[in-house]
Amino acid sequence: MTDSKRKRVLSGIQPSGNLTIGNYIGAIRQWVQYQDQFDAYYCVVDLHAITVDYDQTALAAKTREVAALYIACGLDPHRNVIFVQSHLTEHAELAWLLTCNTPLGWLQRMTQFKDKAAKQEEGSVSAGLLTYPILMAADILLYHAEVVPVGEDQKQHLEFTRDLAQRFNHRFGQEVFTIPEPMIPLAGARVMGLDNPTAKMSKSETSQYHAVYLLDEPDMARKKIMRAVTDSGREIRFSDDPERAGVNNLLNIYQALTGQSREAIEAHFATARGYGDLKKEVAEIVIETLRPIQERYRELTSDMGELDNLLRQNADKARAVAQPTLQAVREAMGLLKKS
Ligand code: AQP
Repeated sequence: MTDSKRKRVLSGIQPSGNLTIGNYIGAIRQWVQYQDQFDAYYCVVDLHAITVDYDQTALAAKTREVAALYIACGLDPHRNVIFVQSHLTEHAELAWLLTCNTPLGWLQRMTQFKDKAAKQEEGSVSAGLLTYPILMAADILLYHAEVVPVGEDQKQHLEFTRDLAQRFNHRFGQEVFTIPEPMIPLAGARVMGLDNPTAKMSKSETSQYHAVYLLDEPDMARKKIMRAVTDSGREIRFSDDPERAGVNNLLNIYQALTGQSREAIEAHFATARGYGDLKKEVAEIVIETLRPIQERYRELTSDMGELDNLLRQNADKARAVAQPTLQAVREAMGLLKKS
């Protein structure tokens, strides 16, 4: 379906908080590596961010911030299509058309819905949280994405997208949608909370020492890492032992950012005096990684007009693909053609 020989990839991040080094290591850094390999579409999924309680006075600024961070982290807006989901009405329209083709039971068994609904105040769970996977399916299917990078937590949603696309194609007797394949991220790409290394580092978790944000000042990043929860041991080795999850998490961050092998890292820390030495080095590599990203971010956001222009041009590129897909869906479903 795509017009280039490179496979098409699509992914996105919700502007639901400050981007963390988890978002960088697990997603954006990998997208940067794909940019020569794939025909890539990356959106800021603001329509997903409003499925839970959120601050409407901060949403627009956060949306811009995430888009600017994509670029500051190294995604070239001329080689990747970087856009804001809500700037294309096609996403919401396709989501509705797909909603009418989704069995309710498919939605009710999604584990993310159950987890997130449990965290919302009683009575405030939106229908949007239930239909979230349909919007995600629309994001993917609009662009005929062939590959979608997914972490463990999103695997079920991608399966849902595949099932929905197959059901639609079958029901309407046409290959309207391309069936996407999952792309499993690099090993060790899951970053855990610094204050609780058994839970995923998350941008919507608000406790102060949980995550290093991409825009944290060096002193703040250092402070958070120096306070990271570890255990009472001294040995600095990779381990699957849940008791040692804190040290393992720091080592994984170190490995992701230095690109060194586990053996080389363990040898390097063999003579360390304790976890303090590991934390200092992790803090330094994190700060050095963030420094150029923050500089580029400041440059980009010094001219918001230029950033908004880039987003507008990229949204036009996205629309050129999304519109014909939506048209094909409308026709397949028998809706009257717009005059
Ligand atoms: N801790 C993490 N380690 C590795 N990868 C991560 N990602 C998120 N946290 C980690 C990846 O970043 C992208 C963000 O996806 P999202 O914004 O849709 O939300 P998410 O996965 O639920 O991420 P957060 O930060 O935990 O957001 P909130 O708190 O809003 O739910 C995905 O590619 C994800 O794998």
